[in-house]
Amino acid sequence: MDQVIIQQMADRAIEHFDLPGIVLDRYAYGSGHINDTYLLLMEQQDGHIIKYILQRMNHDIFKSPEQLMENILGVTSHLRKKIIENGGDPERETLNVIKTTDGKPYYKDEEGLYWRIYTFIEGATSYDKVEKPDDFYQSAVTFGNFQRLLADYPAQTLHETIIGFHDTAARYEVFLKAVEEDICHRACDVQKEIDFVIAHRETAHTLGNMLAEGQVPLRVTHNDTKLNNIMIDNKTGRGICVIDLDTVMPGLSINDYGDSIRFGASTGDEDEPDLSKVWCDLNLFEYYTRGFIEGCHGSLTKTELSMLPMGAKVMTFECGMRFLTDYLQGDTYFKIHREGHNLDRCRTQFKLVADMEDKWEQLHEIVRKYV
Ligand code: ADP
Ligand code: GN1
Ligand code: MG
Repeated sequence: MDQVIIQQMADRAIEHFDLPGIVLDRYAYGSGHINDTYLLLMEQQDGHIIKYILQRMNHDIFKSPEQLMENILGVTSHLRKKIIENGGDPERETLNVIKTTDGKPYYKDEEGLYWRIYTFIEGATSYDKVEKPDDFYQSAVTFGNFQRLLADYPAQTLHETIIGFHDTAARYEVFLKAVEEDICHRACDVQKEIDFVIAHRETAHTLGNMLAEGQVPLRVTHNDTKLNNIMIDNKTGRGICVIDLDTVMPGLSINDYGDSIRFGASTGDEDEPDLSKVWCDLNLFEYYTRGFIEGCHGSLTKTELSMLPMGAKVMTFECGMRFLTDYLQGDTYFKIHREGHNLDRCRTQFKLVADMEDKWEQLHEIVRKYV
């Protein structure tokens, strides 16, 4: 659908939410690859302005926005209770969903688009890149804490918002099919990347096999632990809130750790075209490892701890494979902003996987320091 039309739909959707004041402005916000996010400014009678986050949920990817919002309401009310018990501020330390005028957590418009609104977390920033190592450490503590606070959440009540989201072996099969079908005739240009995936097919099975054999536990996890899914307080520099809860589902703590390393411990951006700038930074790896282990506060098993480097490798491999699959399928999943964007993203991930393999023993040594 045309962006201008979507924006008109956004303006109409706002009217269906129970919000005080009148709309002053609304503009595209953030750098997520999945939802359409807007900052919404509402002017109050006395002239002061209240901010909100308005999102169009990606209904192609999240097949059941109703179930997704049920998960989010469940998880955020659980967090809210614990934050209050711990003397924290529930307005800033968890997402807060604004209901529609008829009491629903989302609005479905006449075109079938799904909209939701969150209160805006003031005085905090979500970083697209590690500017200070301490921010990365803070994000680790915050993701670790998040997992700990949800350890007693009834996992069986959570809907699987994307089936097999981190089933790397299943994603490998989807990749093979995309290569075989090659609908955009792009496979011949990316043979090197295809060979890289095939050479790593064992990696795709490692964690799934361990789960099936009961070697690692299923926990309530976030599953999309990029640095920009954490809000860091501008004054104190502390991680305060985990956002982007669409993929909270039963999963592996090793994957939550690994996805953060994939994004934040790289010396380059996720889409950096110049691969000479992309490495796995051991210093950043150490900052995150220390923070995550502290944040989980003794809840990780010995096996989980020993598999943390594997989590980093598997999540980076999986993400690279997903970018490559999307490139082969015609860029229909991740938002792209230039030609070859998904291919650039895929290449940074594979460069990181190779670098992690070169530094394998050092990664394990760092983890052992904090166990
Ligand atoms: P996506 O799934 O597309 O990544 P997110 O839910 O992560 O969408 O939102 C995109 C960006 O919007 C975030 O990275 C963050 O900068 C900002 N954001 C989201 N929710 C809030 C909030 N409640 N308060 C302040 N900023 C937010
Ligand atoms: C997507 O929504 P966002 O931008 O936080 C994706 C993640 C990928 C990430 C790669 C639901 O995350 O799985 O790791 O892009 N989210 C979904 O940057 O697919
Ligand atoms: Mg996000």
